[in-house]
Amino acid sequence: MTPAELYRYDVNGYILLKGAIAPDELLRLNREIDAWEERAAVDFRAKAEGENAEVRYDDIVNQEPNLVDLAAHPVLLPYLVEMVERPRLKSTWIAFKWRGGETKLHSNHTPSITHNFYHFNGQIRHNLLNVMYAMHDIAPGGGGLQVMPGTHKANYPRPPGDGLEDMLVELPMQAGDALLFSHDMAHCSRNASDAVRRTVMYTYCPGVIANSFGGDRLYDEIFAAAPEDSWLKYLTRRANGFKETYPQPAHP
Ligand SMILES: O=C(O)CCC(=O)C(=O)O
Repeated sequence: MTPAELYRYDVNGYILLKGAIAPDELLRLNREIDAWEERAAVDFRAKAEGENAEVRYDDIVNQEPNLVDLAAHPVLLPYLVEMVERPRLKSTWIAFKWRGGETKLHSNHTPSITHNFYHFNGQIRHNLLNVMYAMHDIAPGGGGLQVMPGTHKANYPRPPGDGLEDMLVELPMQAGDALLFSHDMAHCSRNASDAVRRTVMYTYCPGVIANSFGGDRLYDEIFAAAPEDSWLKYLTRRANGFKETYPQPAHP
């Protein structure tokens, strides 16, 4: 990361990487994802009146082999290495949001529980770093992430209820862009357009943190199939407290 990127990220809590996925790769991945969107459309139509107009499939890397390599995307690695201590893949999902589909405002951030805290002590350290890939363009109003820059470092808890909406900044994206953000920064989204928002998410935690979903063996198959000394193998290793279970490859 350049000093300017570090500064930008530390102050805002996010950074947008334009064109992270090359156009030919994006085309290939979207062909595979078309089948997921067809399935999602069926699930969407089956929803009851008033349900959230989003269909999301968790643990997508164990279901869609074509989305495994993005977990260790070379464009992402320098950011992960800089900002997450001994990083591990935590969770993945694919999401489709139709008009009205939303994610309510939330964050992990608490100014009072130190182990649950984005912090800076000469180096950025996350408990949870999210990477959202836009697989199609997300125009303004199209459900782009809305963020409250700087809230990952707020000293007061966010007050409940309304009254802070003016702090939200919407982040439109182009297909292939990657949005890296601290899960401590308050964020939400709402699709107010007729285009289906198509995104894939990968989250990363420090090696010391266990998976919150799926248990220790969650990525065993991907780990076994990954080449020796690869970042994919490292990122999908099992957690074991402060003990490393696979050596970290040389820096990207
Ligand atoms: O899909 C979205 O718009 C929001 C994702 C989100 O809230 C999260 O990654 O925690």
